[in-house]
Amino acid sequence: MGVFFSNIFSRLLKKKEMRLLMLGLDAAGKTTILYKLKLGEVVTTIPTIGFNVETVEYKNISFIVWDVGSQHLIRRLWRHYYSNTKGLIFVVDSSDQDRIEIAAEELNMVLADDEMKDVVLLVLANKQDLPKAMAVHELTERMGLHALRGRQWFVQPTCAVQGSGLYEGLDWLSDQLSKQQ
Ligand code: G3D
Ligand code: MG
Repeated sequence: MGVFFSNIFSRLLKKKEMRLLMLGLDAAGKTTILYKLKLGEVVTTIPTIGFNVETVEYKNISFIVWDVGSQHLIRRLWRHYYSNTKGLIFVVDSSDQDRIEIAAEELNMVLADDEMKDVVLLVLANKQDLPKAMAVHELTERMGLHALRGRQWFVQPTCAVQGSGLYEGLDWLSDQLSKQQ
């Protein structure tokens, strides 16, 4: 798996430092994805109480991961990580019908930040293996993604535990980013 992802990211390695955020509600599958990518050591830091951040450095690319939702008091601290972000990977548990609108709200809140204005958005519709998983079209609709304006976005169905769809999703992201200056 690691070798495939190295190939994808090789296009981005000519660039300067590149920051990718991976966000989503808790239990969406972010940590699973991070380990599945096998890009390097996952470092967990708690810069301030209750704000748990995982990072992986892969050459000039940093992946920065945290849970959104239920952290309203420390939301302003997130901005510290927004600067220089080129891509946002938003992971959704496609089987979590109850929290899909909450996930959408959180996503919109992050995207509303000025620093995130030009960020490319990859939504991973994760847990597609589960029987109640929403298909891409339903998830797209319920998250209101068609209302996004002036932003490149794409929804990729994935199953993080099997690793399926991750390559395709990151390939799209890498392709978009390599077209940018
Ligand atoms: P998070 O980091 O976004 O909070 P995790 O989420 O990566 O910790 O995943 C939460 C739980 O969902 C884990 O189960 C994990 O194995 C499971 N999971 C992640 N991706 C998938 C998937 O594609 N399909 C299924 N069926 N499960 C998935 P546990 O049991 O360890 O809590
Ligand atoms: Mg996690």
